[in-house]
Amino acid sequence: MTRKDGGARPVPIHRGRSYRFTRAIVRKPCSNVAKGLRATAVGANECADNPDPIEFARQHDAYIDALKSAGLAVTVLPTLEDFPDSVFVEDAALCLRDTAIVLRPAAPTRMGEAAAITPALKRAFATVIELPGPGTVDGGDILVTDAEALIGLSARTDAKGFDTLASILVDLGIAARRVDTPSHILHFKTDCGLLDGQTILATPQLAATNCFADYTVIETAAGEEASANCIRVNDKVFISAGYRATTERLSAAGFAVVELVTSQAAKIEGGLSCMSLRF
Ligand code: CIR
Repeated sequence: MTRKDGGARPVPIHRGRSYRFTRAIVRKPCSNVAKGLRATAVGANECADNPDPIEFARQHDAYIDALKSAGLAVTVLPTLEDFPDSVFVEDAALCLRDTAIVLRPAAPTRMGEAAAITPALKRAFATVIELPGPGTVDGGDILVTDAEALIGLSARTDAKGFDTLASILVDLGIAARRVDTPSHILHFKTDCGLLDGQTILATPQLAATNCFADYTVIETAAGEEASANCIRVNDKVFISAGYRATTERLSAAGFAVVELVTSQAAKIEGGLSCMSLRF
Protein backbone atom coordinates (compact mmCIF):
# COMPACT_ATOMS: atom_id res chain seq x y z
CA MET A 1 0.00 0.00 0.00
CA THR A 2 1.26 3.47 -0.83
CA ARG A 3 0.68 6.52 1.31
CA LYS A 4 -0.96 9.55 -0.20
CA ASP A 5 2.36 11.39 0.13
CA GLY A 6 4.02 8.72 -1.98
CA GLY A 7 6.12 7.09 0.74
CA ALA A 8 6.18 3.39 1.52
CA ARG A 9 3.79 2.24 4.22
CA PRO A 10 5.64 2.02 7.54
CA VAL A 11 6.22 -1.47 8.83
CA PRO A 12 4.97 -2.09 12.38
CA ILE A 13 7.84 -3.36 14.49
CA HIS A 14 6.41 -4.21 17.91
CA ARG A 15 2.68 -4.08 18.48
CA GLY A 16 1.99 -1.81 21.44
CA ARG A 17 5.55 -0.60 21.89
CA SER A 18 4.37 2.98 21.60
CA TYR A 19 2.00 2.81 24.58
CA ARG A 20 3.04 -0.14 26.75
CA PHE A 21 5.17 1.32 29.52
CA THR A 22 6.49 0.36 32.94
CA ARG A 23 8.09 3.62 34.06
CA ALA A 24 7.73 7.36 33.91
CA ILE A 25 9.78 10.40 34.88
CA VAL A 26 8.04 13.59 35.96
CA ARG A 27 9.23 16.82 37.57
CA LYS A 28 7.25 18.78 40.13
CA PRO A 29 6.06 22.21 38.97
CA CYS A 30 8.17 24.99 40.49
CA SER A 31 6.92 28.03 42.34
CA ASN A 32 7.90 30.13 39.29
CA VAL A 33 5.57 28.21 37.03
CA ALA A 34 3.54 31.36 36.34
CA LYS A 35 6.54 32.65 34.39
CA GLY A 36 6.20 29.76 31.95
CA LEU A 37 6.16 30.62 28.27
CA ARG A 38 2.92 31.26 26.47
CA ALA A 39 1.99 32.62 23.09
CA THR A 40 0.53 35.81 24.49
CA ALA A 41 3.07 37.26 26.87
CA VAL A 42 1.65 38.56 30.11
CA GLY A 43 3.31 40.04 33.17
CA ALA A 44 3.93 37.00 35.32
CA ASN A 45 2.24 37.19 38.72
CA GLU A 46 0.14 40.13 37.54
CA CYS A 47 -2.35 38.27 35.43
CA ALA A 48 -5.44 36.53 36.76
CA ASP A 49 -4.90 33.85 34.18
CA ASN A 50 -1.49 32.82 35.46
CA PRO A 51 -1.30 29.28 36.79
CA ASP A 52 -1.48 29.01 40.55
CA PRO A 53 1.55 26.99 41.73
CA ILE A 54 -0.37 25.34 44.56
CA GLU A 55 -3.27 24.26 42.40
CA PHE A 56 -0.81 23.21 39.67
CA ALA A 57 0.97 20.99 42.23
CA ARG A 58 -2.38 19.40 43.22
CA GLN A 59 -3.25 18.65 39.61
CA HIS A 60 0.25 17.32 39.06
CA ASP A 61 -0.08 14.98 42.07
CA ALA A 62 -3.32 13.62 40.57
CA TYR A 63 -1.51 13.13 37.27
CA ILE A 64 1.21 11.10 39.03
CA ASP A 65 -1.45 9.00 40.77
CA ALA A 66 -3.09 8.34 37.40
CA LEU A 67 0.19 7.17 35.88
CA LYS A 68 0.66 4.84 38.86
CA SER A 69 -2.87 3.52 38.49
CA ALA A 70 -2.02 2.63 34.89
CA GLY A 71 0.81 0.46 36.19
CA LEU A 72 3.83 2.75 36.01
CA ALA A 73 6.61 3.21 38.54
CA VAL A 74 7.03 6.99 38.62
CA THR A 75 10.29 8.81 39.36
CA VAL A 76 9.44 12.27 40.66
CA LEU A 77 12.24 14.81 40.16
CA PRO A 78 12.49 17.90 42.37
CA THR A 79 11.47 21.35 41.22
CA LEU A 80 13.86 23.48 39.17
CA GLU A 81 13.17 27.04 40.22
CA ASP A 82 15.36 28.54 37.48
CA PHE A 83 13.27 26.90 34.78
CA PRO A 84 9.60 27.91 34.95
CA ASP A 85 8.57 25.40 32.26
CA SER A 86 10.57 22.47 33.66
CA VAL A 87 7.43 20.58 34.69
CA PHE A 88 7.07 19.84 30.97
CA VAL A 89 9.78 17.15 30.94
CA GLU A 90 8.67 15.76 27.60
CA ASP A 91 10.34 18.60 25.71
CA ALA A 92 13.86 17.83 26.97
CA ALA A 93 14.14 14.16 26.03
CA LEU A 94 12.85 11.31 23.94
CA CYS A 95 12.63 7.99 25.76
CA LEU A 96 12.60 4.79 23.79
CA ARG A 97 12.72 1.20 24.97
CA ASP A 98 16.42 0.96 25.91
CA THR A 99 17.73 4.35 24.89
CA ALA A 100 17.07 7.94 25.89
CA ILE A 101 17.90 10.86 23.64
CA VAL A 102 18.57 14.20 25.29
CA LEU A 103 16.98 16.79 23.01
CA ARG A 104 17.73 20.46 22.35
CA PRO A 105 14.69 22.55 23.34
CA ALA A 106 14.59 25.71 21.26
CA ALA A 107 13.28 28.31 23.67
CA PRO A 108 16.21 30.16 25.32
CA THR A 109 14.60 29.86 28.76
CA ARG A 110 14.26 26.09 28.32
CA MET A 111 17.62 25.03 26.84
CA GLY A 112 19.10 24.24 30.26
CA GLU A 113 16.33 21.73 30.99
CA ALA A 114 18.12 19.18 28.81
CA ALA A 115 21.27 19.16 30.95
CA ALA A 116 19.14 19.17 34.08
CA ILE A 117 17.30 15.97 33.17
CA THR A 118 20.34 14.08 31.90
CA PRO A 119 21.39 12.57 35.28
CA ALA A 120 17.91 11.09 35.77
CA LEU A 121 18.05 9.60 32.27
CA LYS A 122 21.47 8.13 32.97
CA ARG A 123 20.10 6.45 36.08
CA ALA A 124 17.23 4.93 34.11
CA PHE A 125 18.80 4.01 30.77
CA ALA A 126 21.87 2.03 29.79
CA THR A 127 22.28 4.25 26.74
CA VAL A 128 21.79 8.00 26.72
CA ILE A 129 22.54 9.90 23.51
CA GLU A 130 22.84 13.68 23.43
CA LEU A 131 21.39 15.22 20.30
CA PRO A 132 24.22 17.19 18.68
CA GLY A 133 23.61 20.80 17.63
CA PRO A 134 23.06 23.14 16.02
CA GLY A 135 19.47 22.09 15.28
CA THR A 136 16.69 22.17 17.85
CA VAL A 137 14.01 19.62 18.72
CA ASP A 138 11.32 19.81 21.42
CA GLY A 139 9.88 16.47 22.50
CA GLY A 140 6.38 17.86 22.08
CA ASP A 141 6.94 17.67 18.35
CA ILE A 142 7.57 13.90 18.34
CA LEU A 143 4.77 11.36 18.11
CA VAL A 144 6.05 7.79 18.33
CA THR A 145 3.69 5.16 16.98
CA ASP A 146 4.28 1.42 16.68
CA ALA A 147 5.58 1.97 13.17
CA GLU A 148 7.52 5.22 13.15
CA ALA A 149 8.33 8.53 14.77
CA LEU A 150 6.48 11.49 13.27
CA ILE A 151 8.47 14.67 13.88
CA GLY A 152 6.69 17.95 13.30
CA LEU A 153 8.66 20.95 12.21
CA SER A 154 7.46 23.89 14.27
CA ALA A 155 8.64 27.14 15.79
CA ARG A 156 10.62 24.91 18.19
CA THR A 157 11.82 22.03 15.99
CA ASP A 158 13.83 22.94 12.93
CA ALA A 159 14.97 21.04 9.84
CA LYS A 160 18.53 20.58 11.13
CA GLY A 161 17.19 19.16 14.36
CA PHE A 162 14.93 16.81 12.43
CA ASP A 163 17.81 15.58 10.23
CA THR A 164 20.06 14.92 13.21
CA LEU A 165 17.38 13.16 15.24
CA ALA A 166 16.17 11.16 12.25
CA SER A 167 19.63 9.75 11.63
CA ILE A 168 19.91 8.66 15.29
CA LEU A 169 16.47 7.05 15.16
CA VAL A 170 17.19 5.22 11.93
CA ASP A 171 20.34 3.78 13.53
CA LEU A 172 18.11 2.56 16.36
CA GLY A 173 15.77 0.90 13.84
CA ILE A 174 13.00 3.50 14.05
CA ALA A 175 11.74 5.19 10.90
CA ALA A 176 11.47 8.96 11.23
CA ARG A 177 9.03 10.97 9.14
CA ARG A 178 9.12 14.75 8.83
CA VAL A 179 5.75 16.44 8.99
CA ASP A 180 4.73 20.06 9.21
CA THR A 181 3.02 21.54 12.23
CA PRO A 182 0.49 24.22 11.21
CA SER A 183 2.00 27.55 12.24
CA HIS A 184 -0.64 28.44 14.84
CA ILE A 185 0.10 25.24 16.80
CA LEU A 186 2.88 25.32 19.43
CA HIS A 187 3.93 21.68 19.17
CA PHE A 188 2.86 18.89 16.80
CA LYS A 189 1.37 16.98 19.73
CA THR A 190 -0.55 20.01 20.94
CA ASP A 191 -3.06 18.87 18.34
CA CYS A 192 -2.78 15.07 18.46
CA GLY A 193 -2.22 12.07 20.69
CA LEU A 194 -1.77 8.35 20.30
CA LEU A 195 -4.75 6.13 21.08
CA ASP A 196 -3.17 2.84 20.04
CA GLY A 197 -0.49 1.71 17.62
CA GLN A 198 -2.68 2.51 14.65
CA THR A 199 -5.16 5.10 15.92
CA ILE A 200 -4.66 8.79 16.60
CA LEU A 201 -6.80 11.48 18.17
CA ALA A 202 -6.27 14.70 16.22
CA THR A 203 -7.85 18.07 15.66
CA PRO A 204 -9.61 18.39 12.30
CA GLN A 205 -7.04 21.07 11.38
CA LEU A 206 -4.08 18.77 11.88
CA ALA A 207 -5.83 15.76 10.34
CA ALA A 208 -6.51 17.90 7.26
CA THR A 209 -2.78 18.11 6.58
CA ASN A 210 -2.97 14.39 5.70
CA CYS A 211 -0.03 13.45 7.90
CA PHE A 212 -2.02 10.57 9.36
CA ALA A 213 -3.03 9.01 6.04
CA ASP A 214 -1.82 5.57 7.19
CA TYR A 215 -3.68 5.71 10.48
CA THR A 216 -7.20 5.61 11.74
CA VAL A 217 -7.98 9.10 12.98
CA ILE A 218 -10.61 10.07 15.51
CA GLU A 219 -11.17 13.82 15.35
CA THR A 220 -11.77 16.02 18.36
CA ALA A 221 -15.30 17.40 18.52
CA ALA A 222 -15.97 20.96 17.37
CA GLY A 223 -14.74 23.45 19.96
CA GLU A 224 -12.84 20.71 21.84
CA GLU A 225 -9.49 20.98 20.02
CA ALA A 226 -7.68 21.35 23.33
CA SER A 227 -8.52 17.71 24.14
CA ALA A 228 -6.27 16.36 21.38
CA ASN A 229 -3.17 16.08 23.55
CA CYS A 230 -4.23 12.80 25.15
CA ILE A 231 -1.90 10.01 26.25
CA ARG A 232 -2.34 6.27 25.99
CA VAL A 233 -0.73 4.49 28.94
CA ASN A 234 -1.11 0.73 28.88
CA ASP A 235 -4.86 0.05 28.92
CA LYS A 236 -5.97 3.60 29.65
CA VAL A 237 -6.34 6.77 27.65
CA PHE A 238 -5.93 9.95 29.67
CA ILE A 239 -7.71 13.01 28.35
CA SER A 240 -8.07 16.51 29.76
CA ALA A 241 -11.29 16.92 31.70
CA GLY A 242 -14.14 18.95 30.31
CA TYR A 243 -14.36 17.76 26.74
CA ARG A 244 -17.51 15.67 26.88
CA ALA A 245 -18.17 15.08 23.19
CA THR A 246 -14.61 13.95 22.44
CA THR A 247 -14.54 11.76 25.55
CA GLU A 248 -17.76 10.12 24.39
CA ARG A 249 -16.26 9.51 20.96
CA LEU A 250 -13.30 7.71 22.50
CA SER A 251 -15.47 5.66 24.85
CA ALA A 252 -17.73 4.69 21.97
CA ALA A 253 -14.65 3.52 20.06
CA GLY A 254 -13.84 1.19 22.96
CA PHE A 255 -11.08 3.10 24.77
CA ALA A 256 -10.92 3.13 28.57
CA VAL A 257 -10.91 6.89 29.02
CA VAL A 258 -9.87 8.65 32.24
CA GLU A 259 -10.32 12.40 32.58
CA LEU A 260 -7.66 14.48 34.33
CA VAL A 261 -7.87 18.15 35.21
CA THR A 262 -5.12 20.08 33.39
CA SER A 263 -6.47 23.62 33.71
CA GLN A 264 -3.25 24.97 35.29
CA ALA A 265 -0.89 23.48 32.71
CA ALA A 266 -3.18 24.74 29.95
CA LYS A 267 -2.60 28.33 31.09
CA ILE A 268 0.98 28.03 29.89
CA GLU A 269 0.16 25.85 26.91
CA GLY A 270 0.97 22.52 28.49
CA GLY A 271 -1.10 19.37 28.42
CA LEU A 272 -1.00 15.72 29.35
CA SER A 273 1.84 14.43 27.20
CA CYS A 274 4.29 17.16 28.18
CA MET A 275 4.26 16.36 31.89
CA SER A 276 5.93 12.94 31.70
CA LEU A 277 8.49 10.83 29.94
CA ARG A 278 7.04 7.34 29.60
CA PHE A 279 9.06 4.26 28.75
C1 CIR B 1 6.42 26.15 26.39
O1 CIR B 1 5.98 27.08 25.71
O2 CIR B 1 7.48 25.60 26.09
C2 CIR B 1 5.64 25.70 27.61
N1 CIR B 1 4.99 26.81 28.20
C3 CIR B 1 4.63 24.65 27.23
C4 CIR B 1 5.29 23.40 26.76
C5 CIR B 1 4.31 22.32 26.49
N2 CIR B 1 4.99 21.16 26.05
C6 CIR B 1 4.50 20.29 25.18
O3 CIR B 1 3.43 20.50 24.63
N3 CIR B 1 5.22 19.24 24.90
